[in-house]
Amino acid sequence: MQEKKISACPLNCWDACSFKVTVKDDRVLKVDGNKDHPETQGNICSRGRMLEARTNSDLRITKPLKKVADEFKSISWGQALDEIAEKMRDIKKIHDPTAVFHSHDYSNNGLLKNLDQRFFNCYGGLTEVVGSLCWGAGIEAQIWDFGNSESHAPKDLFNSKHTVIWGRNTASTNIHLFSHLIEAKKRGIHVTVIDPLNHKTTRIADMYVAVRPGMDGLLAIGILKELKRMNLLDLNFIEHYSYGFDEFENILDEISMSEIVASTSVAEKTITKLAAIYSGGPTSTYLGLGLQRYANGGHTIRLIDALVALSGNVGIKGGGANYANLPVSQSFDMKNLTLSSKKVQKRTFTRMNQAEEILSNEGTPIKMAFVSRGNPLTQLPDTNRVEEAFTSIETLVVIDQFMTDTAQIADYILPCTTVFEEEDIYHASMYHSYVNYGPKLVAAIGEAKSDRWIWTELAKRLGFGDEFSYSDVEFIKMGLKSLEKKGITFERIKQEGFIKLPVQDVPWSDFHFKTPTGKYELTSIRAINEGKEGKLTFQYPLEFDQKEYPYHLLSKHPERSNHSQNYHLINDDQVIIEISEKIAKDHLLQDDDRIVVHNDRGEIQGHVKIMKNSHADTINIDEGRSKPFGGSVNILTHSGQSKIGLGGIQYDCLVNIRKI
Ligand SMILES: Nc1nc2c(c(=O)[nH]1)N[C@H]1C(S)=C(S)[C@@H](COP(=O)(O)OP(=O)(O)OC[C@H]3O[C@@H](n4cnc5c(=O)[nH]c(N)nc54)[C@H](O)[C@@H]3O)O[C@H]1N2
Ligand SMILES: Nc1nc2c(c(=O)[nH]1)N[C@H]1C(S)=C(S)[C@@H](COP(=O)(O)OP(=O)(O)OC[C@H]3O[C@@H](n4cnc5c(=O)[nH]c(N)nc54)[C@H](O)[C@@H]3O)O[C@H]1N2
Ligand code: SF4
Ligand SMILES: [Mo]
Repeated sequence: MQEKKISACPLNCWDACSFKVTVKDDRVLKVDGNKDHPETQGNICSRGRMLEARTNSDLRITKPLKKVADEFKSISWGQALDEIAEKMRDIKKIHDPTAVFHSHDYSNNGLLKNLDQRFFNCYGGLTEVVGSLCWGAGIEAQIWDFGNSESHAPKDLFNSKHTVIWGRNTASTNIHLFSHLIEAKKRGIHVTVIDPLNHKTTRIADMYVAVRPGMDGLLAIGILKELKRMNLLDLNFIEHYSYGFDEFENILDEISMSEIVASTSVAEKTITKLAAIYSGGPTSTYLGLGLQRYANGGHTIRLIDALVALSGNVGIKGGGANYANLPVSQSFDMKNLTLSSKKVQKRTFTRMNQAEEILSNEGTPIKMAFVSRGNPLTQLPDTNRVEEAFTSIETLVVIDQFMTDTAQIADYILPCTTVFEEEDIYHASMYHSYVNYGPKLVAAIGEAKSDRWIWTELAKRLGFGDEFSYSDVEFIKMGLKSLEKKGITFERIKQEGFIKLPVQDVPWSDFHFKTPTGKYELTSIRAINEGKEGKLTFQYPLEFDQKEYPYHLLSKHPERSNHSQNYHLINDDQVIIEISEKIAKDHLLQDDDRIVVHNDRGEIQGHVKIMKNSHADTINIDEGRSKPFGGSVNILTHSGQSKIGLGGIQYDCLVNIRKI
């Protein structure tokens, strides 16, 4: 019999959609949106629908694999787990737990996925990754400014007069915000998009500003200068609720408007219009994550935050510097779930620079690595070094559903289940504040097991099985402990399908900030207390104005794939290199011509597609492509880190091109 069951999208995405999934004879037939969900309202994207294919695909890995004489052989779970556990025991005896490295990202947002931390904490420690390829610079910036990174509830957009979409490609990455923008326009709300790339989101804008990559902070200074010139700064906010304005004001005076126009590629009259938009609020600002993947990314977010705050758009309905929504994940009882108190020894490598740290000979050598919920060979910057580093490790264990570039070089591959084959609850700390339920709908394909099962079986063999003697539901309840007193229980989430978490709809409405001074901090005391520069300044990106490499290379997220997850399912092997009209003209290029994009780190080949009206010196190659489909753009990107926060700087990347 065919049935429609509630489920949830597990993907790392702004929208955290609720699903209705059609199931028949223990098989998922179709994934649709759940019309009853207040935020996602039945509307889902192709990545969500493709989770059916990710579950049923013939390309799934269905048995544990071991590499023997350069070939993968299937082995039993018992053998795989016994051998891996034995290696872990030996490594701990000969070295210490930090000789084991866990490289992971966040490809699945299930609560139980955090049990990997519980496992390594019970093992006694490890070398773990810190920082973020995704949003690290901006998160730290907002913590310095506001004390946390908090967003307005999605529908608060309709209380705005103006909205500014600053570097967020909503049409493909945040589809519910995109739908709201279309509705907002109908209601007379003015939409501005600031982005070097003219993509689907910019096409619906009333005003489009093609800023030079990495220069948004300077643009924010320009707008603030205009507001100051016209006496339109919010003096009440400055006097009562901010700290450090006097110091910051000097910076507004030091940088000239002509310098700003020249460096940002934004005309002065556009800057004046933007000043009118910010003073004629409520104006909401939706920041993307791309614009902070630069060495100066934290500074960029801080300067835009300052613009939002000093123009009177913080703490009011229809306003906000909407970046992430951390109170969502902060609602869960992670300490309880991960047993962080058990960790004895640990060392940290940064996510972006893990390759160099593996290859360095300092301290305990890395003898074994686990990769789960991540595909470093495609997603980490500077691919060639990443491949060298992971290949150098004696034993590499990859837990995945498919044969990724990283799995290809593994010694063991442990096949894991997909969202519809396991029970969990899902949330994203990016946009709305609902947690969604995802039941186990079908039996796992082949011998695939959940990540939870794999950690449990290894824990038993390593002598701490007791800490894993809980069912999925018992573990979920552990993570919900902190929410129980607020009436949010597993039973309710399961029965209702989704529940709103206790997260404010309009953050900072009491103008009490979670900073050391309790004020909005233009000079960050938290930073100063950590021995860092707390003063708000403008900084240039790392790679800027180099004759040999005149073009900015961006690598935005692909529309039809969450990062590397779908290229093999849609069989997309055409690398598309989007170039501006000016670059096309200068190099006499036309659509479909083949070119090479190169810098000192590597090169990548593909087909030209000319972008109209984008920033003149900008190129884009979507990220996420694995080797069989043309190779990762990360061959070209830099493994450095942002000056504020531990953020990746993949967009801080200069290149040149040549025709083939
Ligand atoms: N389809 C799809 N959706 C996704 C994902 C996916 O892989 N595919 N991934 C999810 C994840 S993990 C994340 S982090 C989010 C990210 O969501 P977004 O932030 O919307 O997207 P990104 O691709 O990270 O960032 C690219 C955007 O930043 C702009 N940009 C780059 N540099 C600059 C700059 O200097 N200034 C300005 N103003 N703009 C700049 C790019 O032109 C592009 O519009 O998307 C989520 N949603
Ligand atoms: N150049 C460039 N690089 C980027 C970015 C960019 O914009 N440009 N974006 C960065 C960003 S924002 C992010 S978030 C990262 C994302 O980087 P990753 O999270 O590494 O990328 P994904 O391809 O989403 O997922 C990695 C793997 O997780 C597997 N997986 C899925 N579900 C599960 C599960 O339940 N358990 C286990 N064990 N595995 C699972 C998938 O099959 C996939 O192979 O990439 C970053 N890299
Ligand atoms: S990928 Fe994002 S938009 Fe698409 S279904 Fe999942 S949560 Fe919704
Ligand atoms: Mo991300």
